[in-house]
Amino acid sequence: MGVLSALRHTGGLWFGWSGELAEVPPAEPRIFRTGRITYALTDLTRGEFEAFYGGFANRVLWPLFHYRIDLATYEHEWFRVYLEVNHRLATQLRPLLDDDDVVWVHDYHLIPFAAELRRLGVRARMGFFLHIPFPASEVYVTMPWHRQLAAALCEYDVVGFQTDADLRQFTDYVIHELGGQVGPDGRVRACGREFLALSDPIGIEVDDVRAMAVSGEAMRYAHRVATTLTGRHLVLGVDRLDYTKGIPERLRAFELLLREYPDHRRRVTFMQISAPSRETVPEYVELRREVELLSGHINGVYGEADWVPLRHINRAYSRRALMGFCRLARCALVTPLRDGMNLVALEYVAAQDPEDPGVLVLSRFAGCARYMRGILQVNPYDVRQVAEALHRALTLNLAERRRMWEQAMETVQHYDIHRWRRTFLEALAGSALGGDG
Ligand code: ADQ
Repeated sequence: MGVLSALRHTGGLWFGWSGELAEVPPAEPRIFRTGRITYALTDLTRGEFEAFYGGFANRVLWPLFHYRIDLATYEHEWFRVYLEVNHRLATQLRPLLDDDDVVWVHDYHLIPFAAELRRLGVRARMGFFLHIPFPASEVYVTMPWHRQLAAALCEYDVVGFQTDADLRQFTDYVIHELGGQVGPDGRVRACGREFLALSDPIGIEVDDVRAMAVSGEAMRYAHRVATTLTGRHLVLGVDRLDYTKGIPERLRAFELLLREYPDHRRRVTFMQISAPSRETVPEYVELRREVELLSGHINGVYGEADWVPLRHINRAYSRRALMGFCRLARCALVTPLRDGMNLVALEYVAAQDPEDPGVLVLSRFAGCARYMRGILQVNPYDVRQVAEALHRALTLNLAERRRMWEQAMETVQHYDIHRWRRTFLEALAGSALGGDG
């Protein structure tokens, strides 16, 4: 979403996977134009999809970069296909590029993309932005291919991370494992190259989100839910159903609230919207079962004939509908165990009614917690602390809620999507052409 919005602003070529599978790898991408953007989309074969996307991206890099070594499967064949797909994609983009183009590569699926393009003789400036965390060196080095991937990152001219902490973990690895050097200006020398590493937190398009939250569609959805609440407070959780998002821990915190603060019983409804995600990966199937069991348990123990404490909804909604729910909710629980940034937290703040805003309970392990003010920050592993923060959020008076929201909104506006795009592209424009170290 953020990437597309940035490209709408600058115009340019969007190159990537079509989301479709083909019998054999297509010779060329399909090209079409919409507004200022030209799209060049290519299909994956089923084998590529399983090893590159389902395998290496989703079962190696995703768990590892979110500190879940226990869920990472180090399958050599997946890594081979990961490199092969990056090579094939680079070959397809090559004829569409000029040397004075600027290439901005996004996320962990495409780390070796610049290395592949350079091998094909491309001299354009290339930047990479990592949307997920970069783990601590001791975690990262458990991956057998840590050096190859780090060397591939060094092929970019600019490498961007979500937070200073991610940047620090990366430079720590560069210094201690690659024997590289990092200057105070963020210039890194390693693997025979010199490039810039920076932190550049992604944000949202604040005005768009505000407009969405008061759109007809948002208000219709919000109204339909409001009528079922019969005056109760709404607590909201919105995530992809992913083990990084801390959903079971969050449900346990809600259960603890009902147990230890019985005044909230019958006065609050928790709606957890979990969009289905990566449903072929076993850990996601297991997570879904766990969440369903927990919600059944909570409703069974605390529910009454005329009150269901928890609504767990396993589907995606349109962004407008979600923004309507955000505006209606007195509190949002955004409690990931580890998250690159977490845009839902920012969207929740932007969607609020300034006259009667809700309160954000935010995990310290979400990237945006590094700079957000006016929120209740929690450690999501500490279920008691989350329950207490939820209690506090539900009992703050209007003046306190307004004061907190103003601070939160100020930070969301400051770190918006335009700042993210400008910072990165200016760094890339200022970087040396193809800079060899
Ligand atoms: P995600 O892990 O997908 O993104 P997040 O940033 O929270 O996580 O959400 C991205 C978008 O998906 C948001 O606009 C949100 O509204 C939408 N979304 C979430 N749950 C939804 C649901 N149930 N139904 C419909 N839409 C839903 C990755 C990283 C993040 C990082 C982003 C952007 O994991 O840490 O913030 O990229 O860099």
